[in-house]
Amino acid sequence: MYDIIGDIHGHAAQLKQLLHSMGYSDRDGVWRHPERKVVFLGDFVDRGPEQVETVHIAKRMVEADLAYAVMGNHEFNAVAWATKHPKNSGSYLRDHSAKNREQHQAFLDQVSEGSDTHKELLKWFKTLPLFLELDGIRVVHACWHPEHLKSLEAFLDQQNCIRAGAWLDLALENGAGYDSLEVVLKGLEIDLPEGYSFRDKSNHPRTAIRTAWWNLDATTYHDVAMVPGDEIRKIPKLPIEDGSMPGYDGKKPVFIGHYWLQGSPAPLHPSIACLDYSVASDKGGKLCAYRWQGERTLTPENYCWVERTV
Ligand SMILES: [Mn+2]
Repeated sequence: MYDIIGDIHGHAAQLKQLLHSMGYSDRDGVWRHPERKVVFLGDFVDRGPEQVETVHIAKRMVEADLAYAVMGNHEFNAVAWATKHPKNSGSYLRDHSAKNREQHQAFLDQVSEGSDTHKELLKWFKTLPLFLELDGIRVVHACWHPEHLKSLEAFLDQQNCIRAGAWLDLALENGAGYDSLEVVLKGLEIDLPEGYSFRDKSNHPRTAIRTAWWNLDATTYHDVAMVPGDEIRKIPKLPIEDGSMPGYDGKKPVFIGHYWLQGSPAPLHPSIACLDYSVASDKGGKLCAYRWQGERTLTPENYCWVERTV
């Protein structure tokens, strides 16, 4: 059975505390449990103070066959940042703009850009699958979207890992798999009807909304929109076009991270759980896990977490 752990973002102290609280112990540098395995939901890095240690804990568990892990958008970005464009010399698969550098700086400082540690971590990130179909559960960083998962097949190997030659197609905005990769690792956005817009956290006007794709009863843009605070009043209660939301078949529970949730951990839907409870937030948050016992219907009782206060 699995203990599924949400986005850690470099908070190794909370990870060790959470593993310990679930009955895992550190034996020769590898955390293990007599009966259970961990499933990590990605975003090991970005922001937090112990990113290298966090990756090492997860990597050693995966290598010892004591854990599974999927790729988060920050692992994808870390690889794309360090990968030279094969045709345009001097450019990279992720643009080295000031904004991108600033977002990535904590990681680059901690690994020491270009070092052996940096290379070792990137090498492991490349081995992470984009999604997992395990016995009884599904796992993906942001959005289980069957159509986009299907179109990603062309770029993945048998283990759902990005093929060596496929990074270009996934990382560049005009790449053949870019849109699908974005949905699976960063979530589904949809365009608002003509004439509608809202302002994002940085006060920029936007015409596409992030969606709460797990809200399977939603019928309007207003129902699915994830926008800052009061901006929700600008989102129309007009019906969403048929086929723009993925739905979910509920055949197995699916676990996701990515969404920086707050409040009391609980399933988003009886078969959909997000385990990202904002451990890396400036305001503090939780590192959250779900102790799966084989159930089809997820329950708040099986969540556990450690708090990070600031
Ligand atoms: Mn993420």
